[in-house]
Formats: sequence, structure tokens, C-alpha cells
Amino acid sequence: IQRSTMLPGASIHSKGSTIVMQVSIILLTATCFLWQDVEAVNVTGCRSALPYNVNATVLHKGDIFSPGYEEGEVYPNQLYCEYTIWAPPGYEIKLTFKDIDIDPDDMCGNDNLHVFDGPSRSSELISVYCGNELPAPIISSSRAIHILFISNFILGRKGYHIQYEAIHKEGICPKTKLLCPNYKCFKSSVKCDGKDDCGDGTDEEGCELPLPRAECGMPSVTPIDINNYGVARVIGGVEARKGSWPWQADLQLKHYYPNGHTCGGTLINPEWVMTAQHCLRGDTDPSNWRIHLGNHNKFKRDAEEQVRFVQRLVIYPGYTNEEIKEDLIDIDNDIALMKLNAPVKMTHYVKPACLPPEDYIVSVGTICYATGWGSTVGTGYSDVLKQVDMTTQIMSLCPGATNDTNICAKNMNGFQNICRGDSGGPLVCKIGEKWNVVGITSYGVRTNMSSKNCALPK
Ligand SMILES: [Ca+2]
Ligand SMILES: [Ca+2]
Ligand SMILES: [Ca+2]
Repeated sequence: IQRSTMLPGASIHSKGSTIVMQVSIILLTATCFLWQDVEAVNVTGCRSALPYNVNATVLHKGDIFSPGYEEGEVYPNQLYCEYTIWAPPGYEIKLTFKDIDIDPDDMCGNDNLHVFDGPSRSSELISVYCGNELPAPIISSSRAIHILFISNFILGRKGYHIQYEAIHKEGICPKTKLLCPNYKCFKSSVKCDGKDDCGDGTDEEGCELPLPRAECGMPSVTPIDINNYGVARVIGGVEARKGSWPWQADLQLKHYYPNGHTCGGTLINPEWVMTAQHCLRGDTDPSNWRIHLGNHNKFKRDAEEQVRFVQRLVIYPGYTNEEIKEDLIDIDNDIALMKLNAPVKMTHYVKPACLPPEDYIVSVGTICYATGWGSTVGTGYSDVLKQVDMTTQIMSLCPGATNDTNICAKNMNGFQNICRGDSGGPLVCKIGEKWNVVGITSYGVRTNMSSKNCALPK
């Protein structure tokens, strides 16, 4: 172990035995330098282009720390740190996250840790990490793994501690068990037993079991009613009661952890989610997505959360792309369906919404609710699921909207509205005792935080 060659703070080291076995060397090279030219005199971390190598044995774990981590300091701003970890030929690299605390944001837009499945930034991206939810271990598909850590110009956090080791992939699970794509192991007897053993439905894929029974439109937790807001009417909606909108789906881009939040969706039965087609941005590859049900806080794993992937995407053929003419936005048939890789379990926190009877007409003046994790434009509670009451309007109040494919609704309080990131989420109204999804959040007028109207497709 060549400790003397290490950068102060950008600690990559191995602990325990330093006996090197010839056949099992991990070679680790790291380069850290400042992202931009800043006052870097006292930065205890990455510096420009100082590569170094670390050798370790297969049976021996090494550690990677963010700059400052071991000194109990937050990582510096404007870092750009790169590590390449090599296993001996015939081995793969396993990374185990021991600690992570990176300034979180949607798509990790503040500070972020990239992991690539290969020796460089041009290798396939495995994931981008931020926040402080410990990710599952990662195993490379070849003998190299590449790590890139970037921090922006403000706010450092504790950082990360990752352990690396060279392993044989075949040896991960005992012989009696099968391997999940996320490297958990499961007994072959629980494949297709109707229970999610991998944690993402993958052991229940393609099983064709009867769907679990699901009563629609009946939350176990009563949603906050517009009449009970009291004086605390919050600009940008109010935090929803946890579990009160159990059909709310969170559509996340798969390569971001813990939060690749892009859009909302509505669970309409145990294996189908409805969303807005514009959320797909023209990309119809189902493998881009990870769907979270039972979610409340978008940066923290809720105990009730269930994760699935998308097996199939169904787009509506009559969708017309976004056309913005002056202040008018015109999107028609903004709807798509996602079939999950396996049905979700029906719980108090995960239940479908009802679909209204065919030809059902929502009368003007009906109070309905839109929900989502969309931007709050600085009005607070942006990490949690929020709701806003929306009253249906006559169509002429929604310029550009058409009777055939849109519903026009607005918040009568005038200070609350749907916003970027809420797209794809439900507009639900009560029909009798049951909540029915009558619309999908599609678009609002440009000045969306003002008292203008918003249109939603039927
Ligand atoms: Ca930062
Ligand atoms: Ca199972
Ligand atoms: Ca969560």
C-alpha cells in the first residue's frame, strides 16, 4: 500500500492486511483536480492530475473517501475527482457504499457521484448518486470501474465512504440461491411466488400469476380536504398526508439514485401506471424508467415504498407535440401507459385510482385534486408529495385547450398551481365515495405560479 503517494484528504486506502498475493492485485488510479480555477490553497482534497496506484488483494477491502471525509470536514466546492479501479484479469470490482451524504437535488443536479461500468467516463453509466440513502452494492461487468465526483460552487456535505474489492461474480450467491439484478440473492422456490423478494419485482417478472385484488379509489388515509386547510394556505399547495393519495406514482430516470424524479403517474391497477406522454420526451425505451409507488419523501426511502421497472410502454397515437404559440400551449392526447415488470403489492399506501365510467362528464365547478413532487419555486415542502385543489372550468378559460381532449381546471385560491415536475400526475375527483382519475397533469400557462388556468387532458 503506497500510502505516501496519497493525496491528503482524497483518501483512497486499504486497511487490514497488507500482504499482497501475486495473482490478485487491484490496481487503483485516481486523479483529482479542481473543476475550475478557484482559490485552492487550503483545499484538503483533490488536486490537479496526481495519479497514483494502489494494490490490494482479492480478500482485502480498500476504501475510498471523499476529500475531507476522514478529517470530519465537508468536501470542498468545485471538485472534479476521478478514480479508476482495476481488478486482476478474471475478476470484477464490487463497490459497497458504507456512507454517503452528497447535497441532493432532482437528477443530482448539485453535487454528484458518477459510477461507470468500465475504465473511463465513456464507459456505460451505472448510476449517478447524491443524497444520503445508501445504495445497493455495485458489481462491474468487466475488471474496471470508474468513479467521478463533482461538486458545485456552494455547500459541501459529509461526502462518501465506499469500499472496493475484487470478486468473482459467480460466487455472490450460495449455490442454492439465484441472483437478482441488484445482487441480492433469493431462493429458487420464491421465484414467482407473488412476493417481491428482490425488492424491485425482478423475481416476479413474467410469472403470469392472477393479479392481486385491488379496490380502487379508496385511500386508507383520508386526504386533507380543501375545507380543512384552515388559515395555513400554502403557496404552491400543501404537503399531502402520507398515504392519502396511494395511486400516486413517481416516475424516475433509472440512472439516478435516490431521485431521478421526472414526472408523476397514476396507478390504475396493480401493474399499470398512466402518465403524460410528454414525460417520455420522445423516448419510448421502457428500460429508462424506475417507478416508485407508496413514495412520500423523494430523497428518502419511505418504509412503504415499492420499486418497479417498466416492461412495456404504450403511447397514444393521436398525441400532438407541444406547440407553443405566443402564450398558448397546445398539447392533445398527452397520455401514455406503463406496464410494470411485476404487479405491486396492494397495501394501505399503494392502491389504484378508479377510472371513471366511459362518457363520464366532469361538470364545471367540481373540486378535484392534483398531486405531485413538482417544483415549488421556492415555496417550500419540495421534498414531499403535495396536493392542490383544482376546480374545473369552462373551456374558454383555458386558451388552446379543446373540448375533445382537455379538461380545464384552476386553483381558486389563486396562489397554488401545478408546476414543472407535476406532469403526468393525476387529477382526481370524487364520484360517489370513490376517487376517480379524470385527468393527467399536462400543461399550464406560462406564468404558472400566478392565478392563471391550467389544462389537463381528459
Ligand atoms: Ca455543493
Ligand atoms: Ca418472489
Ligand atoms: Ca421516498
